[in-house]
Amino acid sequence: MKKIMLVGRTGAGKTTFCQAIYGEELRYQKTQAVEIIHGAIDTPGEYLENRRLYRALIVTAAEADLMVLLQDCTDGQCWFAPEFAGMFGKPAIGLVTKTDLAADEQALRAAEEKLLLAGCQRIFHISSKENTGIDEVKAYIGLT
Ligand SMILES: Nc1nc2c(ncn2[C@@H]2O[C@H](COP(=O)(O)OP(=O)(O)O)[C@@H](O)[C@H]2O)c(=O)[nH]1
Ligand SMILES: [Mg+2]
Repeated sequence: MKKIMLVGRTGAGKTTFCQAIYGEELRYQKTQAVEIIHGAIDTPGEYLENRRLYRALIVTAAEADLMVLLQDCTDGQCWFAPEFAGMFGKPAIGLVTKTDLAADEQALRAAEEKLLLAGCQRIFHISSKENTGIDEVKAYIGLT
């Protein structure tokens, strides 16, 4: 199994995704610091929202095999600079999250585009709430 590290703004769905892939009950919990959830590295959104904290992300990424960038499809803003993923020198995949709340197909495409620009090699569309797309990501990271 690949060791993953989740990066995305506050509320993107990182912690909920972690709970979903490990079959935990979904419950809201604010991530205040880097947390290891069954081997996955969950990070606070502030690390992405505040450029001065990029260094903390890079240091933490040393432990990871695969970067996982998350973009909420209901969020028009993008916090990933072009080629953001390249900063880590690791493979990266992108998750378009909360697809159950997508206004339309265009919202999904726009989120996907942000992740591709950020340098993600592969994109998955997921809803942790409805458990869609989760098995595909689990298979990709070798978690069965
Ligand atoms: N409708 C819906 N809500 C979600 C989904 N994933 C997360 N959320 C909600 O979005 C909010 C932020 O999620 P959280 O995982 O804490 O985001 P984080 O800050 O990136 O860790 C919470 O209220 C979650 O219940 C999803 O797939 N669908
Ligand atoms: Mg969190």
